[in-house]
Amino acid sequence: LGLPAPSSPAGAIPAGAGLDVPGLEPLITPNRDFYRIDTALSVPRVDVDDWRLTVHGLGVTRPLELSFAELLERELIERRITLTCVSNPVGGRYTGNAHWIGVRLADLLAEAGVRPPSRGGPADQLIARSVEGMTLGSPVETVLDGRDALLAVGMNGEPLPFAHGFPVRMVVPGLYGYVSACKWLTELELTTFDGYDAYWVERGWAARAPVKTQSRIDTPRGLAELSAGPVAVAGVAWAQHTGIDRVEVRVDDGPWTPAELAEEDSVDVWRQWVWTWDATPGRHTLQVRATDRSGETQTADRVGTVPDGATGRHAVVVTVS
Ligand SMILES: Nc1nc2c(c(=O)[nH]1)N[C@H]1C(S)=C(S)[C@@H](COP(=O)(O)O)O[C@H]1N2
Ligand SMILES: [Mo]
Repeated sequence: LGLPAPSSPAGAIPAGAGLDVPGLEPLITPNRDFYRIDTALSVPRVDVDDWRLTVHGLGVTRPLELSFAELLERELIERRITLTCVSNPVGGRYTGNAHWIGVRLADLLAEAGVRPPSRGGPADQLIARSVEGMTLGSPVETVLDGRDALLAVGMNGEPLPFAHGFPVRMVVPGLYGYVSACKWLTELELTTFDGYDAYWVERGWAARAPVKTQSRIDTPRGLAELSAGPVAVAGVAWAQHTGIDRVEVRVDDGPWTPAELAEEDSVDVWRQWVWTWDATPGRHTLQVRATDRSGETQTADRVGTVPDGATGRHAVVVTVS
């Protein structure tokens, strides 16, 4: 299966956006390393010839039913977007960054006559339904606010892998996966938050879940044994659709020290950082915190992932000799 070239490519990654530090996760996560989270016991293998996408519901003046070929006739764009799972613990790896090719969700919803609540639309929730019956609900206002919410057909230059939602999935910068990133998508239904609870909402998770600003130390790893002298401490920080403005590192109870930030790719993409530590012998705790472009600094208060994402600061303990 070939994909048409996007009419709006993602453009080159800015020089300096990817740091060359051993142990730091690459800026673009290869498909084979991209985390996978879903409830599917076996990965759906959708036959694209039979696949249809329907758009219907509250405030839809022109319901749509599209084949895969018809979807691809629309304008395709390509963007780098970092996806994060709400069940990512502080310091966890349920987050990844990829090139996505797809149709702008806003374009398709406009075609169906959908208006956001702020312009009088009656639906405030968009339910995405997958071929195996999963439902994920996103705020209509958010997916129509100008961000690059996509119905993605390509991931890192290839058709979507089966495990990541072939043939079509949603990707919305700034929303956790369970409220936006429907894989094996087949239906978009406009409804209300009052009128419908999606799968995870019925199970106690929040109906609205923007991604929380987080940062992670990739290197050194926890319990690493290091030699005294300069050590590159590096990792990533993310605040999708807001942007990262500052990352600071602290050793034990010392002062917070600014890390060097890699160039920003876009506000929808995680940002790498590095700080050179002059390590002294002993057992030490390295801690990180990020400040996003809204001015908010990550709280030290630890909360778990339920119901709307973990907070707290990532720390690693290392031994220096
Ligand atoms: N159909 C379907 N889509 C789904 C899910 C699922 O269980 N079923 N899980 C969601 C969750 S919780 C996340 S975090 C993302 C993960 O996408 P990935 O597996 O491609 O990383 O997919 C979302 N889309
Ligand atoms: Mo998730």
